[in-house]
Amino acid sequence: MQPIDDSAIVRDGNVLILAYDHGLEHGPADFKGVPETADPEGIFETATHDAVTALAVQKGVAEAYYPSYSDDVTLLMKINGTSNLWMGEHDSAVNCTVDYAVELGAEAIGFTLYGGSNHEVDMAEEFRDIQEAARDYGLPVVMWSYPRGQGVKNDSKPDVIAYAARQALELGADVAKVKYPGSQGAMEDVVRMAGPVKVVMSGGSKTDDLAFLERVESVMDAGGKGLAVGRNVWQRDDSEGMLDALEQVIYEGVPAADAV
Ligand code: FBP
Repeated sequence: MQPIDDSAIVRDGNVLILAYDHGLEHGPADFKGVPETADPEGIFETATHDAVTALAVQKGVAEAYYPSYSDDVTLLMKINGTSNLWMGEHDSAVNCTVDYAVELGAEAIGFTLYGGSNHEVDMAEEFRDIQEAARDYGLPVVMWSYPRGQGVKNDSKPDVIAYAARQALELGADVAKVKYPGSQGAMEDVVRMAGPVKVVMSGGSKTDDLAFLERVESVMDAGGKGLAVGRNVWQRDDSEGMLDALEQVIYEGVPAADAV
């Protein structure tokens, strides 16, 4: 754990990562309802909103688009990722080195760990190398901590999500991105397990505006430090309006019902 409050991905102690690695993780299905979201350019534009502290993308998208946005967007390089076409036990290929991420302008590193997968040991060892390389550059490390695979019967159980947050602390992440555990009380437990690691909620599939903002409010009230969100922002007709509302809930403590 290193202090990251002065890093580019943190604003007033909190974090709002715009995630856009879906083209790899989910494929074209996520872009179908709103076809223009297949074009990364529009998402980079969205990421220039003041509420967004970092944009998470894979290497290829960063290579192609980040040079035009390096002054206005903070790049979080998602360093591993796998397509939905892969049908084996949960695993994630390391697609980029930390050195190359830095060369491309990354100011933070993202890594998915599938705790409970038969590949957990290999993934944890990959994480060790990546975390230590990131430390050499002083870059924050965000763990997408997603228990999945043969060891996990129910990945939305509060205890499993609390364990995911704890894994992030134990292995040396600075931010733990976890699923919402179902209630504010359960989220408080998740935050407790993470110690000084900043816990952020993973956005999930698109939901009703108010319901989504209320969930974010409950994460903040539980001591969470923000959000890493994709579809609940860029699948909306008014992404900017949603980011305006999230800005109020995350950084200004405005209740969801007022911000919506
Ligand atoms: P969403 O807010 O759209 O859920 O994005 C967050 C994210 O973690 C992405 O970074 C990633 O591509 C996706 O969710 C993974 O989703 P899944 O839970 O289906 O693996």
